[in-house]
Amino acid sequence: MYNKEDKILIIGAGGQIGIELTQELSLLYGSSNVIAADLKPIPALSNNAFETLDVLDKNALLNIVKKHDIAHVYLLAALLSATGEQKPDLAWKLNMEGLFNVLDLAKEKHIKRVYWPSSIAVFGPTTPRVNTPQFTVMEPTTVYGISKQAGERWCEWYFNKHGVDVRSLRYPGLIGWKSAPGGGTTDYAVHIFHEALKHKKYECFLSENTALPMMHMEDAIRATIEIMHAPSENIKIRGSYNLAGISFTPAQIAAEIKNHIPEFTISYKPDFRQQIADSWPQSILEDRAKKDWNWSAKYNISSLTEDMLKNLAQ
Ligand code: NAD
Ligand code: AKB
Repeated sequence: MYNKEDKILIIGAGGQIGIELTQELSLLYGSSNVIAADLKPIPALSNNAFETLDVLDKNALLNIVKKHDIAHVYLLAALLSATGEQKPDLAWKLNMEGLFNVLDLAKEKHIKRVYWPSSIAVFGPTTPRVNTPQFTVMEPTTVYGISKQAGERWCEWYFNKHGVDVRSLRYPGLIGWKSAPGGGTTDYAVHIFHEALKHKKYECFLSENTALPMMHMEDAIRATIEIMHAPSENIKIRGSYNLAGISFTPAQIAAEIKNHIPEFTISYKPDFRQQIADSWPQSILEDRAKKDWNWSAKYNISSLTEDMLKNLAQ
């Protein structure tokens, strides 16, 4: 359920998710209706109109929204978990003020709908780590996780107090072949495929038995578009929905890769990201996304591995 005439603005369009989401939305709405915005131009999105934008500049954002008559904003600009620990002040400022700037535009009726992603980083060491439910203890220990948890609460507040139609997913680590990851703890699960094809070996920055939820980018993009197109009354959670993805360890994904590249070897040299990974769930329940807007993922660990290797090899 969507109006093909609606104009869309993607902020942070040059990032890992932004490139693929812009391409996919352009297929549905037409590339002239999907505007890409980021700090600098994005060669991969040369078919779309581009606006240079720092999301912290609220006036510049408002001008772009008015100029293009934007209906829906997808806000992807953020610092992720690993970079966020290295630049905590910037992470907090960007992740929170960027969100307020967009939510305020919706509150002031300049835009109709907002998408803002949350993350499994909202959970912490006191959260049940296996089959983590939608509603549970949440005491995140990273600046990134704290900003996502606070962001979820603010989204819900803007919906309750001002009727802002904001929708959100708690993505697991995302794995795709079209774009590079940007400073997260789950980035190893993308790097490993590139290194397997290039060098037939990989040194992992997480230990071999660190299980984390991950998801194929194609599933994540589909979930994003499905929640944005779902009837408003189906969206019962205005904080953010759990998505389960596929839970695996570095050793398990390495074993899958070995099925295709028998010479592949993996070694382990955990760094500061290990502590972040250890504070996150190992597996997640997504019953509410299934029930409320009919979500169902397509990929499992074998089909994800096959798809990544096949496409990266080309
Ligand atoms: P990314 O780091 O790859 O991309 C972020 C983009 O935002 C970059 O292109 C960057 O140039 C841009 N940006 C940074 N500061 C900006 C500013 N001030 N103004 C405008 N643009 C700015 O991130 P991503 O992996 O694509 O993630 C997008 C969103 O999804 C983030 O909110 C992230 O927390 C969330 N998320 C991602 C994952 C994942 O695995 N990729 C998982 C969970 C949640
Ligand atoms: C990260 O590792 O920071 C992201 C995420 C799971 O939010 N990929």
